[in-house]
Amino acid sequence: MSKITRTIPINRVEGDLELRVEMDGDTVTNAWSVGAMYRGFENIMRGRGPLDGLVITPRVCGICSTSHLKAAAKALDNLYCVEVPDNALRIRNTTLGTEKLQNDVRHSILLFMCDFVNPAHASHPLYKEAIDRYEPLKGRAAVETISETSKLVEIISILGGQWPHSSFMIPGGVASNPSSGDIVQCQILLSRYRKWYEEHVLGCDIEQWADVNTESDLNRWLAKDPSHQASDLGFFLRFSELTKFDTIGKGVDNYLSFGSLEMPKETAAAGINSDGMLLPAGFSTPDGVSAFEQNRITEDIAYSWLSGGQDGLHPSVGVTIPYATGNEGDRYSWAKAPRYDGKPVETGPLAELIVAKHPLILDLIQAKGPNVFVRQLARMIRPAVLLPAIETWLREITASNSGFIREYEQKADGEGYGLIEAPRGALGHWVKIKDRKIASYQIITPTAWNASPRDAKGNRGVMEEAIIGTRVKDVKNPIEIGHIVRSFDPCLVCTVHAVNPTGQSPPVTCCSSLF
Ligand code: NFE
Repeated sequence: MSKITRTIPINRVEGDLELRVEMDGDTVTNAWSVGAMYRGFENIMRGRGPLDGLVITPRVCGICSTSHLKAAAKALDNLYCVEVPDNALRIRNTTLGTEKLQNDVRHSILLFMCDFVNPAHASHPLYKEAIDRYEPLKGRAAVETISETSKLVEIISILGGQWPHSSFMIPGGVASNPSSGDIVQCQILLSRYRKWYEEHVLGCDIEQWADVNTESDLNRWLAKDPSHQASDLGFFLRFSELTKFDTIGKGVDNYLSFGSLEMPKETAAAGINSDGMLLPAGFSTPDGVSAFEQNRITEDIAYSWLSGGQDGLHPSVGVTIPYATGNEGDRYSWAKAPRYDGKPVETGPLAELIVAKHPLILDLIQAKGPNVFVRQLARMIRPAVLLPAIETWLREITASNSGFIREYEQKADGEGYGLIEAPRGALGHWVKIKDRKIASYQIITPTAWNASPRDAKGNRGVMEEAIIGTRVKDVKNPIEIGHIVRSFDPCLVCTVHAVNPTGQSPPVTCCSSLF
């Protein structure tokens, strides 16, 4: 059969993403991930005062703005060599952790499980139940998720003034000094969210969930109690079994985590294999986990609509020069191709939990390798790790007198970097100042890792690799590709669009149509 190439704009991801796939009959034989919109925040930053990054970079995105603020503030902490006091770390962790809690459930219910109501699944025995739960803006779980996650992010508004796009993290700490009443309000919001997450999303107490450490434990847990089956996690497990999410979306089997949420010096919070972070930094390959070293990061632009730099530059010396003339040959994306040790790497909740050696996730990965099922499962259970730690930090704020800000010495010249784990994975900001002005600013987002184009050696990006070999039942409604792409929770920022029957792609904000 002859090969055909199709362009598939993907809606219900954050931002503008197109996939070009080559198909031989019903099988994807090649793939190109196209970041379809140029934004150029790096260039907006040049020539501005160093603190401007705290106001401008949170505007990179509406769903992970606290993450960009944290990376920007950490880059300046690093530049000015200032150590952040414990209470400031607790506020930073609480707010960034809250953003992750919000994102993990919003993505799972509103963006991933929403696909279960696609007509492609009409013959699935759980289809009717899927509609009752996940139909956009109507399904019970969909409506609850919108309301519960909106309430949750009030924590960021209380501690940081607003969500999204707040600027309360500053070099040396935070510009907030919450009253005990503020902290109590945050605790009430968090405990309400925990109750809802445990009852409706997870299906049991977080403490009980800690006993689920292997695939057999997971199967036993599901069979044990009707409340486990009735939860969104239980439904995901039941739906996945017949849909066989564990057979699609493999990816590259290399994982990167910058380390999630730095531990205050004095804290009772417990992480997994913690190394000063709640979840440790590291690079995982099939040979094991090695220490993360930021100088091993490079970016290629061989297939990007960018010019003026060489391939393989470290972001501290990277440049962003847009180049799209119509004669640019093989270039096909506004995204660069970040690589670690020269390799494409997956980042996100799955990577965080693999690097941390989370027993259940490791057991599943060892059995079947990476796939859509385990990638989405990691996102649904990550709140069980985050929630107790955030509760502890909130409790510790009022008992501690460590302060919220530390003085630092101004510098006219210097450079720094801030590396954090955003909801979608490894996020880095690299800043250089000269004469008290930003001379260079480079950002690598989690989605740049996952949805990158090919690199100079021709290696495909992670998502491109994950799609190859996928068999598609209906090429007019390639739901399998949708599941794989959405399992990475990509964010190319801000406009969601769909194709109309004429083949044009007008900007339509649409949550119910697929492609
Ligand atoms: Ni726009 Fe983000 C996260 C960052 S992008 S959502 O998480 O940084 O991958």
